Parts: sequence; C-alpha cells; structure tokens
Amino acid sequence: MGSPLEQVKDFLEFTLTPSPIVFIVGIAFVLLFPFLLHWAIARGSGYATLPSVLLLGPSGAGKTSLVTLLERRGPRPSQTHTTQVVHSVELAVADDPSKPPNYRDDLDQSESTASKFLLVDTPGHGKLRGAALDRLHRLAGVATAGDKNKKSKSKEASKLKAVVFLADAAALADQDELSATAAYLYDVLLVLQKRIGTGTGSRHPASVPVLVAANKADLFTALPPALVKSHLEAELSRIRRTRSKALLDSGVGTEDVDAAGAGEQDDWLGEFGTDKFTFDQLKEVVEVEVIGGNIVGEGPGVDKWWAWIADKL
Ligand SMILES: Nc1nc2c(ncn2[C@@H]2O[C@H](COP(=O)(O)OP(=O)(O)OP(=O)(O)O)[C@@H](O)[C@H]2O)c(=O)[nH]1
Ligand SMILES: [Mg+2]
Repeated sequence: MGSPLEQVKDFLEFTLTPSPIVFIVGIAFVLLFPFLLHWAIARGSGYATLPSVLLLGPSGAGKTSLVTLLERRGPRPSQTHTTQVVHSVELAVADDPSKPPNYRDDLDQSESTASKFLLVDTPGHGKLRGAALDRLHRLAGVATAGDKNKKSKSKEASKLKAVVFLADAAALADQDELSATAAYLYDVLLVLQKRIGTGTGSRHPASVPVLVAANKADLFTALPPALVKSHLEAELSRIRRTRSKALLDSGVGTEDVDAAGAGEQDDWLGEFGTDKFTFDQLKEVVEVEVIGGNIVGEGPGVDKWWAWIADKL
C-alpha cells in the first residue's frame, strides 16, 4: 500500500512487464474492438433496421413538399428548392386497425403503438438523378452496371417496402414533360423487375409495390388519375419500342442472336414481345397503382397516399 504515485508505478510495471495474461488480453482487445464498435454504432443508429419508402420522380413534382408536409403533420408555408442530396426523415404510422391512418396524428402523444419507417427524399433533377437511382439499386439489392461485386447486396436490401413515384399531373399534358416522366418511371420499374430475377432458386425477394402519385390535383389543368395512367402506359410503350430498336441497331452481330435476345429480354419492361405496355403486365413482379392527390391548395389531399404507404409497411 503506497502512495497513489507508487500505485501507478506498480500498475505500469505490471502491465509493461511481458506476461501472458496482459498479452492475451491485449490481443483480444485489438481483435474485438472493431466488431464491438460496429455493433454499438449499428444498434444505436436504428437506421440499419428501419423499413424504407423511397420517393422518386422528376424535378418539381413535389417530393420535398410531401416530405415537409408529412414531417410537420400539417401544411405550413414552406420554401422548397431543387433537392441536391438524398435525405431521409423518420415517420410513423399508428398500428391501430380500428381507424384509418392519419398523417396528422401525433403518435408521440397518443397511446397506440406505431410502426416507424424512413421516407427517403431524392433529387429529381436529371443531372442529380444518379444519386436517386443509386439509392434505389442499393435498397432493392440490385447491383448497378459498374458494380458487379456481389457484396453490394448489403443489409439495406429487403428494407425497401415501397416506392412512391411522384408526378406532376398538371404538367403531363405537355408531351416533353410526359416523355421525361415516363423515361424515369421506365428506369425505376426496370430495376424493380430485374430485382425479382436476382433471387437464387425459388427464393425470390418480396416484390416492391409502386404508387404513382399524380400530384397537383388542385390545379384545373391536372389530368385525372385514369388519364395519367393511360398517358403513361402509352408513353412507356413508345419508350420500350425505341429502346429495343436501338439495342438491335447497336451492331450486335446476327450470329449472337441468342445472346442478344437474352440481353434484350432483360431490358424489356413487362410481357416480352407485346406491342402495348400496360401496368397489368407487371402485376406478378411489381404492383403499380395510380392515385391522384395534392400537397398544397384545395383538393383530395394526401390521405389516400398515406393510407397506401401504411398498407405496404
Ligand atoms: N399547385 C401545387 N403545387 C405544388 C403541389 N405540390 C408541390 N407543389 C409545388 O411544386 C414545386 C416543386 O416542389 P418540390 O417539392 O420542391 O419538388 P421536388 O419533387 O422536391 O423537386 P426536386 O427536388 O427538384 O426533385 C413547389 O413550388 C411546390 O410548392 C401541389 O399539390 N399543388
Ligand atoms: Mg426536392
């Protein structure tokens, strides 16, 4: 029993003298520390485990406006600008089968239990869209073209519960806007269709449903949901024809017809060889629903979209 200084000296002498115990404890600590750290972080963040709903759609469709509305549980004047990065917010729906889900409910105050999920806002601008498609690939567990590494099927895969594709129903009467929107939707649906093919053997990943949210129903120029659907189907048919023709014209030799045919089939959305595309052709792999609504102004609001999301969680 010496002074504190001597105790420190004894301790240092003990730890610094080569001894098997100190050596083994040291090695074990060095080897286990990274695992413990990873475990602590993964557990603490909760982000590794929450189901996700991905918001996609062209720029100006209203994705950020929707996230803001749902996050604040009510309309409040908000300024939105072009989204630059992928951004997630944590939301919750009540697990109460007795009444319809309502995004205005404050679940922290209520007694009922709630299911939490992440709503992921993405940039819709053409130049920034890569980030959105990357996130879709990652969440869907589909490797991107440049990423052949099987490891990319991260833990995030299978956390994707649904995709909400926002479209500006008031702008869809314009042919350019319709083409741009349909081209984006084509890419999204193709990823989800390919995803079903990635399962080994009979174990297919669960299919991810898509809601085409026809936004801005408050504007008198807005197309009704039935027209949004038929316009999109017609445009998707056209895109499919153009793309398959481009693939055939791209100088794939006739001797490779079999190989080329297989490649073409991979990039073909819906029933192979059909002339007209319909969302119905996807029903085995991706269930698509078109519902109208609006985030600002007078109209049906977002209640039906919220109920759709709640149903898919
Ligand atoms: N009239 C009307 N305008 C809306 C509605 N929803 C959104 N807007 C407006 O549409 C504009 C674009 O909305 P954002 O939410 O920024 O669009 P975004 O999809 O996030 O666009 P990016 O971030 O560029 O991909 C904003 O000025 C909104 O106020 C709606 O239901 N009706
Ligand atoms: Mg935005």
